[in-house]
Amino acid sequence: MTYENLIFEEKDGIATLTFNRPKALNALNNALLGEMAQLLDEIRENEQIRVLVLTGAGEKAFVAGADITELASFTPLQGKLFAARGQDAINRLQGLSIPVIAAVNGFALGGGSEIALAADFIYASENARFGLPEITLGLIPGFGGTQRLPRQIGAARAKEMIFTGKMITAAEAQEMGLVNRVCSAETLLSEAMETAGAIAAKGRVALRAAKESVNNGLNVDLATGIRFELDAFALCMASPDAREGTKAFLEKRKAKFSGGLAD
Ligand code: CO8
Repeated sequence: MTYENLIFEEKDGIATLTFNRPKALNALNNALLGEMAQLLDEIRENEQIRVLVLTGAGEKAFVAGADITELASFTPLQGKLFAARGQDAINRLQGLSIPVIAAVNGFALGGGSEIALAADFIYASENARFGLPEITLGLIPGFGGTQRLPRQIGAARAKEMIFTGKMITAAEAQEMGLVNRVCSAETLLSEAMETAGAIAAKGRVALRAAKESVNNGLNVDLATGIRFELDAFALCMASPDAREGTKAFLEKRKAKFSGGLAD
């Protein structure tokens, strides 16, 4: 499948999805969101892919939000369908069992921040800017921002960002725990790829179990989360990767994980 608004590349188990409408700062229109949902389905079904990296085409933006030209033409019902389409694509992103890194290279506004928030963690270039400016358009975030941002940085900080619509710098985002690492614009992608490579070398079953365990635990009480972790741990113990990982340690060599579900 070829995509008009996205670039998809895959090498050595690491997939890169690049939002590709640089003339509109990679703004999200209906066509792009449809392609995104389709591509994420392909990624989910592709067993070769171990890690996904997200980034934006051009030097200015990751994604500058929903396409305001398109948004301005919508009837209320069309607006609702558009918001549902965006939420669906972003839910699919968050639902991927593989780790996802957002490499935010410039503006990540509105829907752009909301996409980055659905990744497992964010690396940002020094010139990156995050914000939910919907309030300045007479709107509120509609792609999950009112829900994921407070979970990530706390309600008070999220409300300040949502009520003012102001952008924050990469350094401020790091200070708030929104961004894991700030990189120079030149090294952002290579640093994200290096981390992706380190993750891709780990066992697939354990990565999936770790991601599910953290994500499920965030939505339940501690005791329930810990019980989930127990089951996920037991699942890992039953995997060929756990046998290989422990054997390799004892034999003082690097583990070679197959990612297989059975011997
Ligand atoms: N939509 C459409 N076009 C855009 C967008 C956008 N979000 N952002 C930038 N562009 C276009 C500009 O119109 C401009 O096009 P042209 O060259 O044809 O005039 C081009 O990209 C370059 O942009 P600027 O000239 O404005 O570049 P600056 O460096 O001066 O400014 C900014 C960069 C600060 C990023 C500025 O472009 C800006 O403020 N953009 C809008 C950001 C914004 O408000 N985003 C939030 C959108 S709303 C949203 O995301 C809601 C999600 C939930 C929706 C729920 C559905 C109902």
